Amino acid sequence: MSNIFANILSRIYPPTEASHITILGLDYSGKTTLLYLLKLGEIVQTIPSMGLNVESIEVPLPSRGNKSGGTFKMTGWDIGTGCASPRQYIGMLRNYTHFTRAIVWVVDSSDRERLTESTEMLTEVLFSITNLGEDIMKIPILILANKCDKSNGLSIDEIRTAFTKVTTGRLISVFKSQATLQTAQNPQTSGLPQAFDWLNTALEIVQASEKTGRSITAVPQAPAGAPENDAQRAQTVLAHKLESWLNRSEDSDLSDDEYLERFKAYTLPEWDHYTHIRIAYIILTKHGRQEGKNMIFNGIQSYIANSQQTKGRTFHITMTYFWIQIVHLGIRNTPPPQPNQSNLSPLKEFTRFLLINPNVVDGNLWSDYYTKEVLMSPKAKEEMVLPDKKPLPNLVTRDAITSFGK
Ligand SMILES: Nc1nc2c(ncn2[C@@H]2O[C@H](COP(=O)(O)OP(=O)(O)OP(=O)(O)O)[C@@H](O)[C@H]2O)c(=O)[nH]1
Ligand SMILES: [Mg+2]
Repeated sequence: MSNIFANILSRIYPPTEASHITILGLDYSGKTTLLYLLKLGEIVQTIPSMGLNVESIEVPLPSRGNKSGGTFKMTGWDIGTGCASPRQYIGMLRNYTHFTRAIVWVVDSSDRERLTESTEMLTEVLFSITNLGEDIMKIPILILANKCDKSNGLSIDEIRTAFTKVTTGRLISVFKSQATLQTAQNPQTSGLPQAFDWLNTALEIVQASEKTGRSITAVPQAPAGAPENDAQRAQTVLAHKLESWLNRSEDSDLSDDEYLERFKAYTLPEWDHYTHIRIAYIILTKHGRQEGKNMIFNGIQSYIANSQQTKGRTFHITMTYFWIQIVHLGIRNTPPPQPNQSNLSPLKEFTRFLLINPNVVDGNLWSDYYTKEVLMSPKAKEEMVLPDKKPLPNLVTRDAITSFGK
């Protein structure tokens, strides 16, 4: 865990009585749907998450009845798998899970075929975090057998058995969960209050063991296929890049206005991927997508034509359009700042944007949507060409939340 991450995480969500809980699992398992069912009591329309969804949540605990304080307070971090390849994803988790008190591992119980993939992924995730020498064994794991409304799904016992090897010696439990319109109307039937009741008790056990200094767990095991050197490197590339961007953004003494002035004067400190993202971020937050899009197109074209820094570069319409779309969605996906409850200095807005949307640091993100032949073709340089692999995203889950007026 880098110092920059520790510093930023504690400034974005200053330590409070709310527990930092990381919600993980394979893509499509239902992580984001569950997060917003807990937050809003509604089923929101999701898309595969590109960045992170972070929400402050209070779950009523059945065992505490209606007593005051009878809720589990948490900051839920739903880390979308769409922000990176599985290996890069695991590499990034090391940083994001640093303050986590527990992991909620979501399994699509209607997808029997991917159960092994899910256990393997959890093994890798736990091993990767353990590598840091942190006391991961003290982190309870709540496994949610989600989508239990679907017929012929996996039973709790099947899921528990499949995860036994991964979870031996840890505080772990498996609960059924269901995030559907029906359970939104009657939250008790979602399985979530019961599951978080267990998690609350598990965290109390951890706390008690910390006080007495007594160990509650066994030794972690390496995953069956321990990562090769190349794969290990791939895991950390994006994580390191993100760290260096966060450093750069925190160290930058140029305000947004100064940065924009230097863009217009062709005197930016550097001309690289970071520069493009920061420029797009500043213009889109100030002017919105409609007006901002043209300002970015004209500005970049003019910079390339007039600056010494951009020798040999040519303007690429489709690539520029692609990044405008990704940054625009990232801005909409970034929740408003939390009231700062600590004495730490507030985080720069661009730093917060990067932390919530780590996918933007990946300069090859376009290859999820376009083949090289299409994106690097002369036609794509001169006019906007649609992706040939999958459509560009045009929605973020946060839009649905705004539409609930919350
Ligand atoms: N029937 C049923 N569908 C569910 C349930 N939970 C989630 N879904 C659906 O499963 C799909 C995927 O849900 P998401 O919440 O986007 O999944 P995710 O794990 O966040 O996926 P990534 O962001 O790609 O990692 C959506 O169509 C949800 O409506 C459930 O309990 N029952
Ligand atoms: Mg998601």
